[in-house]
Amino acid sequence: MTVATGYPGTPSTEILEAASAYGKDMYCEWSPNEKVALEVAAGASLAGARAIVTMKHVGLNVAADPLMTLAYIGTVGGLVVCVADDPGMHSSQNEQDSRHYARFAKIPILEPSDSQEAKDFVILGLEISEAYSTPVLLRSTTRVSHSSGIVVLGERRLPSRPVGFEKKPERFVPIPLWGRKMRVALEKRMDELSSAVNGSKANRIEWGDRSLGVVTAGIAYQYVREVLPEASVLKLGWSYPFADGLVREFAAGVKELIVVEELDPILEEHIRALGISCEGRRFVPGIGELSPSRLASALAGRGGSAPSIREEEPAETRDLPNRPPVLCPGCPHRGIYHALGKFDVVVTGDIGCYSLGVFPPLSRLDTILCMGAGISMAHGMQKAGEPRKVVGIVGDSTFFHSGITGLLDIAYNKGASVIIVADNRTTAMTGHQNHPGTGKTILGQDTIQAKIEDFGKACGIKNIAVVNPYEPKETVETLRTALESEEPWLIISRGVCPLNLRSRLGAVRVLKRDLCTECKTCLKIGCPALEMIDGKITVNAMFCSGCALCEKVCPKGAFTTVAGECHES
Ligand SMILES: Cc1ncc(C[n+]2csc(CCOP(=O)(O)OP(=O)(O)O)c2C)c(N)n1
Repeated sequence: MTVATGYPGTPSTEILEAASAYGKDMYCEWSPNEKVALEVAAGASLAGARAIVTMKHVGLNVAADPLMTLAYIGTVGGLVVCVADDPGMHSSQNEQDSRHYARFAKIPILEPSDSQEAKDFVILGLEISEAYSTPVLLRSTTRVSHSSGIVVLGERRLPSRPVGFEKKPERFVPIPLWGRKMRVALEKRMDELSSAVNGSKANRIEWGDRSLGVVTAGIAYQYVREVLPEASVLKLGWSYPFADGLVREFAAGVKELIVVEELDPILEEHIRALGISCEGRRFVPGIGELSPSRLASALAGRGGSAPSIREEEPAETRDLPNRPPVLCPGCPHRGIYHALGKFDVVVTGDIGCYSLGVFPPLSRLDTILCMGAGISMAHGMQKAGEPRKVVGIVGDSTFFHSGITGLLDIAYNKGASVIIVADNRTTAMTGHQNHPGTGKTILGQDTIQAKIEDFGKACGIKNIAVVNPYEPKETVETLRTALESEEPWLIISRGVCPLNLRSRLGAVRVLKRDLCTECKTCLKIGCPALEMIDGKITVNAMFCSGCALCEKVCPKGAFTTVAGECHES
């Protein structure tokens, strides 16, 4: 049996979704968060099974606690942690470089440069993991994760090791007595891995023009090959522990050495520490995603002589209009933000589709930190003496990920904030994955439906209300009661994500031109189906999901569904 676990997060989500196609002979699960996902995989590994676990870069922060000590304990069945970084922050709240975790935890890291390597390195990672009894990081980045290429599949080899946990406390229990021994063994293992990395098939020197040598890894390799087709290249697929022998051999064979890596100058600093002179960060940007054109400009600006640089700015990325993200038509989050807009409160938000409540015209979200922080930060602000009432808002998947402990803190430490769970019955932002509240597993099997209300009650919250966010009056009144209370409240704003429902919520709305006074109250809900055309409010029937929120907020009763009315789209 092999185990695959994870928690969704762009650009890692598709890995587990694709793995679940093999769900018949491989156990797959969306775990409630990344820490749990890694712990489940660790349990599987110690029982002798092979395991992979997937997450985005910030997810690795959540899983960092088990990762650090799993490096001490080591693995039995191969264990590969697939982590996907997001240089350029296409869909993330920060741009951290996960390669630091390999060094931090003292474990190997593999960096595929294309789809074929992404597959091959899983196998290599499992082999390294089993040979050296270590978890292995497999780091992808957005450009590798979100590209496709021809992949040659090998023959499927099932693990021969029987599953069965072998009791060995001195091996698996890092109490100080045994943990100190593991600490020493960890360094010994690093020495062995350092020797192995130089001869690994994942690392190779491509000799070309020896006037310039480039050390590179991951997707940056592709940019180097495109921009400097003639240069000599040391391509590192297994980039930590550092391949010192290979680096020395390569450096000795070229006149000038540069390092091209995305984000932090990790390789560059290490190569310098070896006493080898090289350059990189002086001209290769360390912020944002690299691209062939960015690299070409960087190289052009570095001075010195490079073998011919090819520079082409792809036309399709030039002159694109900015399109700020908006809540979809019919999104239930719109209703709760509309209601929140009636009150002078501070709103500590969180990460999910409901983060979009920060944009005008809703403008009803004031902070974002990390998953779960929407709840705990509300408590902190309130305890610090913030004079306004503080409202924390999180999504349902976020609540199960890391919101429950924050809620427990509020109840335990006598908080007074109002917590809203925007429950759209799915993990919408990352593409509608199931979670413990949806009643389905990753394979679509029926399972328990964890109830947010029950968690609130179990945490000790006495005031719990469920509102329908498409009913503005009811929602505003419940919020008012909660905000006037001196006790903590949990409000569950429940409305199914219409995109996940894959159908309209009701009949398309039309505008009675004679009743509309163009007061623009309806525009304040920020629905993309409401447009201003030639100074007149118009319903775009293609977009309208029939949620009727516009009809309910219109003071003139100008929206209707009467057949025959023109919807002017
Ligand atoms: C630690 C961490 N893991 C994963 C993610 C990726 N991610 C962003 S929002 C989100 C969950 C969104 O689901 P939910 O809270 O239900 O809100 P919705 O998008 O459905 O409104 C996830 C998994 C992240 N940002 N941080």
